[in-house]
Amino acid sequence: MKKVAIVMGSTSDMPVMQDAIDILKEFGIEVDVDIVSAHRTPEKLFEFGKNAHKKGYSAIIAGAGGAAHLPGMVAALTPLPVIGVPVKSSNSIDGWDSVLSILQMPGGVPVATVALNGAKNAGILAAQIIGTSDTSVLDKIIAYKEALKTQVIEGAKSVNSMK
Ligand code: RP5
Repeated sequence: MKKVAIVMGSTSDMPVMQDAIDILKEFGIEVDVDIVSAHRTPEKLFEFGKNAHKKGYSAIIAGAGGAAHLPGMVAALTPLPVIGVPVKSSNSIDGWDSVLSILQMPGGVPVATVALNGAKNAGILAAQIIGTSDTSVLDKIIAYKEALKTQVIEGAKSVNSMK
């Protein structure tokens, strides 16, 4: 079974990152979760980044706020795809600092950056990566998207019935 690593810079990121854990569980995908701080535990970051590809992960989701160096540094160290989640944290000015720190990577070292606090989409993207080679996960993603469509159609019906 393929799995996803979810790392974040602080326990304070957990309320945001929980959305990635929840959606991956909904798709039946195993996750390993850890706190890895680029600034406070740089040795742990290096150890994680250098060895993640030996542990059966298909993707890494990395979330951080403020001067958010974790996703980019993990991407520098691993051959695996890295999905970055900018977190609006206590040390963020307005969230743009986290977004730009994760988004503006140099050529050769991509981080697939989702929206501010967009951990749910990070989880879905990781599932979609797994779905390219796992038909049971692919089928769950197809069903998930169908359910989204149904919700919108039903919502439109109820809005129309209210007028
Ligand atoms: C970042 O600093 C973490 O990812 C977190 O978003 C932010 C604040 O961390 P704490 O001071 O709450 O531990 O490195």
